[in-house]
Amino acid sequence: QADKVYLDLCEYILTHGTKKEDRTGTGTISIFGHQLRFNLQEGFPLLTTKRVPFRLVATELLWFLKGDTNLRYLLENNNHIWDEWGFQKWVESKEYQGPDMTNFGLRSQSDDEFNKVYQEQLKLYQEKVVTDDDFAKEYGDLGNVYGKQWRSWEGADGQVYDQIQYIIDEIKRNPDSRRLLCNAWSASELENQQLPPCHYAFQFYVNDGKLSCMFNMRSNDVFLGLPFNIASYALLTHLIAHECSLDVGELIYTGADVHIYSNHVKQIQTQLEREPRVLPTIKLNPEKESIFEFEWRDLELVGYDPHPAIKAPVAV
Ligand code: DHF
Ligand code: TMP
Repeated sequence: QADKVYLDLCEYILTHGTKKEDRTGTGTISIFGHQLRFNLQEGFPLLTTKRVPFRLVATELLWFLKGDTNLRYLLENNNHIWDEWGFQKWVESKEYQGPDMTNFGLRSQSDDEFNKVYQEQLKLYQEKVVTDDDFAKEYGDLGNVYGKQWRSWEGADGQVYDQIQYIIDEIKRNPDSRRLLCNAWSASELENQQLPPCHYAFQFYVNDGKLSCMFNMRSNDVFLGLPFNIASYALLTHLIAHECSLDVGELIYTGADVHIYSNHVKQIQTQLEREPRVLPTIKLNPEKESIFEFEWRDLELVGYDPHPAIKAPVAV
């Protein structure tokens, strides 16, 4: 059961984790190295002990699969999970002339006056990304992040490689392959990424007509990031299995620095008190074959009946 596996990890971190400072200045409780396994035959692993906004998970994955790295697509789909990282690029640029936004992530949490000003600036930024092509090109782009690395990896030979297409072709041709792998970590491009990939590699495995997936995370925010990451890779596995006429097998998560931010502890304790419910299932439009043709309306989540959402600030 997905919720149990997840909540056991939360409890483990709270009891065995150690205090660790981090880049964002928030502070975490952290462990190093952990694996979780989800049987995708038992249902779609979208947590039920808090509402996880599936629409946001799905539109983010479709954005990756389009090879897109610009916030415009997400904003047009009313998805704001990446706004802060585009906004950061804007306010740190020479062209930005507005009020001082240094450390806006932390300051907006503790200073109401500042938060007002920040929300105004963020709104202006969002509007400009949607309406101004030149601005969007420059400041709406998060750099060579997931979409770019997945679909148009630039090789040392100057050629561009589509790692997702390679995986699909290889699964169809040679399902026993041990090279069904996509890598998003590029040593030469860390400078031009707003956030170096957190989920940096994943690999597929075919056995007994079933497609399994393992994904690796160098760094993982257990309360906000992980529920999305699990659902996202579960959805990717369903999509690729669909195109390759396979059933789904297991989803395996491997995390390195797996942490709970200090300002998420209360929220997690609330969630730990809740009883898991039956998992939903997912239905994919049978008329679509190629995973690159899928749109948000081709995905149907059936029977999702979660406990209420739990709010928490994201560390920038
Ligand atoms: N930074 C940090 N510190 N943690 C992250 O999880 C994270 N994730 C990123 C980018 N940078 C990050 C991309 N994914 C949310 C979920 C996933 C995500 C970014 C943000 C999030 O805030 N989820 C809220 C709902 C947000 C909404 O409704 O707009 C949640 O309660 O799940
Ligand atoms: P870092 O680059 O200093 O590791 O910070 C990245 C933070 O974002 C870290 O808390 C992990 C979190 N994160 C996730 O948990 N899942 C994600 O998908 C992304 C993009 C980030």
